Amino acid sequence: MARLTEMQSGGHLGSAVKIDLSDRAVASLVETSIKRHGFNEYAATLMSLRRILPDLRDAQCKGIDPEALRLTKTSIVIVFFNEPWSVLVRTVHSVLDNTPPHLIHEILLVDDCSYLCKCHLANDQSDLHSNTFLFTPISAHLKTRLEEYFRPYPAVRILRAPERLGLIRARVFGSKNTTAPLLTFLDAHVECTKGWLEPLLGEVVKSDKTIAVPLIDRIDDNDMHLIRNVSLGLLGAFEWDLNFGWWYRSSLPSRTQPEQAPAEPFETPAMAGGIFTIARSFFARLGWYDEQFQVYGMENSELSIKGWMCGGKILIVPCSHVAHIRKRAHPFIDPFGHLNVTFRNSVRLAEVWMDEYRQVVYDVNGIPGYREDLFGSIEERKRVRARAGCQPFRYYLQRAYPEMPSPIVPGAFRGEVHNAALGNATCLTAHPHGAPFMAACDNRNETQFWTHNFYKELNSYKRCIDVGPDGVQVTQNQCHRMRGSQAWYYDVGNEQLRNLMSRKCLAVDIHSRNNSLKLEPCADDQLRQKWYVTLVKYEFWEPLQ
Ligand SMILES: [Mn+2]
Repeated sequence: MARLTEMQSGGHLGSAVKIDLSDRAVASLVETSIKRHGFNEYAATLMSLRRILPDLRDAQCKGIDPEALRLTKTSIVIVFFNEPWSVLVRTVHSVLDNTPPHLIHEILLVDDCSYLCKCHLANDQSDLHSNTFLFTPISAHLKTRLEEYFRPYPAVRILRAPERLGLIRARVFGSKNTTAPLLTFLDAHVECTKGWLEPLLGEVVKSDKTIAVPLIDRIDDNDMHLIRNVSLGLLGAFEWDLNFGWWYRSSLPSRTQPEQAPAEPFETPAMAGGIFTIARSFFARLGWYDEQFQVYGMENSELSIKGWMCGGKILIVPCSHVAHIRKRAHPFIDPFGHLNVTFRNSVRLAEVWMDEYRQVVYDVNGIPGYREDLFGSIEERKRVRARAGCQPFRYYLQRAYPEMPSPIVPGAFRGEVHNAALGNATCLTAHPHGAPFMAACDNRNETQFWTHNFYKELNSYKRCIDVGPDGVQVTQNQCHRMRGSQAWYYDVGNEQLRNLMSRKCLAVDIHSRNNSLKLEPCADDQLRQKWYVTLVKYEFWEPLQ
């Protein structure tokens, strides 16, 4: 076993925790902790709960007098769910150690029903790693021990959710249970650095419709070292699946202003979602989050879009640095099926906020439109939008995000897909878990509804036609948006559907008993390779730049 004294300096000033993996007992503990938590919790535990990170601010930031900003207090809301002790407690200490106390109304820790043992999960979550964790305590430390630990810190309050709410609703629950005029949200596995809060509050005090986001530095999920300066060159955005991602500012010509000071806040079309300051009144006017969103995902896109549409803006504030452990997996959350959750959430978001542009989102998801039985009622959310007095979605694109790529793809189509060899009474049909096939049309707009869309997919309800392992058979898989073998080209002239990777054409296998499909070399004169579709055009789309 390694000597503990050697370990204790690990992590100081953002250095790495050194672990002797040649010790097999240690290596196995590391492996277990990564499996269980999605990052190296063993390494995190070896660091000081009050480790100090370097001051990451640009020199210009240090010249700003926080007293002159006339800052108001904020509540700091931190939602956690089965979070390991060391990262949660370190998050809170990093706030206490790097924030003037008079700016903190309270630090509210919201426990989203962390559970005491894995036994709850064992039956219905069969894809969890194994049964080895059965009946092992997971989060006992988050109950009495957490309360006792923070008792000497009156600024810290713990709030328990009455039932599992999911991150999104738990944040709203926390917000409504605290009273400060400003709300600041943190993930439960971050480390705030010197001067992190004042510039965020400063921007929101300047305009109560600004959502202020820090620069997010990265803590390596394996050895806990600080990776600096990863985000100054980035801004947040999405494409038509509304899934948040980072883009280089330098790749967006209108965003590059070489004369801009490194301390100057800059606009971003979207925010990552975990760490930001917002005025309580503005958040309330925007209807908080859509509380029918499940678990997490898309709430950040929703808030970004409506924040801009309803008179606000989103600023990345480079003088504020918060370091964050980006977990490589979310073992407690992924069993909910992240893809399906974001599917539902993105459709709700599109229906409420995106006006005519919502059709692009439906096509990207392979659905004909919004359906209350699948996606839940949105009446209340539409009332929220009407009350808030917001601009149309077009304004969001013009003002906040003119770089949104054109959704137009040549040969895009929507609806039934017929084959020339079989006629218009026979439809391309999705199999619930196997390969697509041809069957009598049923007019139900379900398994026979297809879109060929922005991602070049052949998509039916988020399952995409893909090339089978032998390169001849076709299969249907979860759409991955990465194009590759799921990318197709519809040649309007000769009505062929060509797979872009294999360069082969989709054909009905007329020798098969059940009219299955296959890929074959393209040949212009083969009826079985000709597909009749209904082309779509986005008449509303105009180039913005
Ligand atoms: Mn996080």
